[in-house]
Amino acid sequence: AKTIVLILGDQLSHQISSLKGFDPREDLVLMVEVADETTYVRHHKQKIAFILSAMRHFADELCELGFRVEYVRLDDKANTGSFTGELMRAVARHKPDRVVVTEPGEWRVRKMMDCWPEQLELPVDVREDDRFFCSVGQFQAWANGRKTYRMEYFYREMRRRTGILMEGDNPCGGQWNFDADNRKKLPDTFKVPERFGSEPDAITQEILSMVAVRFADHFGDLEDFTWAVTRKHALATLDIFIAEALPFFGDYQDAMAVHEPFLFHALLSPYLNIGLLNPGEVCEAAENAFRRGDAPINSVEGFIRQILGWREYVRGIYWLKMPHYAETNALGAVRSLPWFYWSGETDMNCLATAIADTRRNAYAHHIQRLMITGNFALLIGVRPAELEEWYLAVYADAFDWVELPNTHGMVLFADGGLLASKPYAASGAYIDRMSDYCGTCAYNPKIKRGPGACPFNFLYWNFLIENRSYLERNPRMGMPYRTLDRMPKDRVKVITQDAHAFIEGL
Ligand code: FAD
Ligand code: DLZ
Ligand code: SF4
Repeated sequence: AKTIVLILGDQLSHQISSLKGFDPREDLVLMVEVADETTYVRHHKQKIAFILSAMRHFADELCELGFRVEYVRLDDKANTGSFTGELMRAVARHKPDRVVVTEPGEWRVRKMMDCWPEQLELPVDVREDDRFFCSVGQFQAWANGRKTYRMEYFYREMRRRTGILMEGDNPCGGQWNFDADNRKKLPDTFKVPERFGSEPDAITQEILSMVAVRFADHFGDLEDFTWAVTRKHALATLDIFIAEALPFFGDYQDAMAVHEPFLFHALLSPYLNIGLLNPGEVCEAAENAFRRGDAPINSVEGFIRQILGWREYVRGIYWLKMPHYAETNALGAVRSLPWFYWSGETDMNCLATAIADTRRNAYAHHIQRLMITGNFALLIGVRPAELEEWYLAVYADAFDWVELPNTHGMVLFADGGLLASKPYAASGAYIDRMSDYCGTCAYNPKIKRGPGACPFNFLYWNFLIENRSYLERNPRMGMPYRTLDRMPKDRVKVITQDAHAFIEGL
């Protein structure tokens, strides 16, 4: 049967399930750059350029391999601007017998796809996305009948199931988790490896020029664009990460530093998420480094846990709980996102740095996302949907299935503790311990209230006070509430006043 295979911008894998059984004599690959996808949130300019350039490179690769590819560009005069519109046009042109597509990463697009058989008056074969260790069905089976869905238990199950980093039935190194070793601050003189960027080629240059004009009003700079846009370059990035950064990944996993936006992180999430790399080969490369003796267990286990554990787990939660998941708001947070998340204009150095890094690189590492921009939004009670839109827009790796559970669950506790057993709320002392941000800040993390006090300090206690009725029942929150209850009444009053004045001033 004559088939149109639609490949979406985050499905750029030669092994993608939609291409299985492709018949080069009759079938056709369709790829489309569409306005709806470039604007459903106001994506960072680098994110748009990265995806469109990777799409064009991927289409060229398929052509070289002998696939017939039809590619619709954003500036094509006849472009209707949506997946559905472009598919309808292609169906009218080619009169296929059916459409094949791999399931999308977003609920929004899934709903769109569900309407296609009727709109196209054709059979639409929506195939499972098998680029994950754990299928949606397997996750549902794991979750079935459990009262809580802790990541740690899911992860151990995945280690057993895949045999990754296992010695028979036991975890390598004798422990499942080496987090206790992974909380070091970066020493002043420690040398961080140079980042391994890819120079934009002619295709990328053309897209960068187009994006600079067409998306001029979107957040983000294009100057430092060095993302790989082909599998070949993504693999080279993986090799350099394994050799140069992985050995220290564990020790400094939670560290932050003003002049080091990347530290020892992999910068591989954009490639994993659009399909240039697959999670299996990335975990294998890390495990091999451990088995060769080139990287210690705390680094390799910590790294593999992020991919085999967290990444699979949040995807599982997303498809288990959507669409209802996005609507919960356990703490009743309703404040607006402060404007400085877009402008970067704040005298809180930790936030200014994380936002400036984000603007320049379409990247911030996990601890910046969780403990700086995330923590602050949690403490002031930002409405979940507003913060989610920000995270979905500003990072090159941002896709709903992974961004939403991280923001909604891990950062904001909006799911009431489905993902995290307690909110990741922290005061200035935590940030000072893990970073060098405070040394050059207008505020002082040691001052708790009054002039010069670090806002994270009074906001932290105010957060506990505002959410008492909800959080007090949480056994893991007992300690901070006992500390709060021992505080003199007048001190509590000043904290509350400071916090309210600060929030109103935002
Ligand atoms: P490393 O620190 O080197 O980790 C290695 C890999 O592990 C990453 O490439 C990523 O694939 C995976 N990983 C690590 N942490 C997580 C996690 N919590 N959830 C899922 N996968 C993880 N990650 C995204 O890929 N897309 C997002 O849209 C996204 N949004 C986030 C929003 C918030 C509020 C937070 C707190 C985290 C978010 N993350 C997201 C997770 C994490 O911050 C990024 O995956 C990571 O920073 C990517 O950089 P890296 O490749 O250098 O990661
Ligand atoms: C994110 C994105 C952007 C910016 N542009 C396109 C595009 O023009 N064409 C396309 O096929 N995909 C794009 N994407 C990725 C899609 O948004 C993604 O495939 C869906 O959200 C499903 O996860
Ligand atoms: Fe951030 Fe407070 Fe440190 Fe300033 S003093 S960098 S606001 S934690």
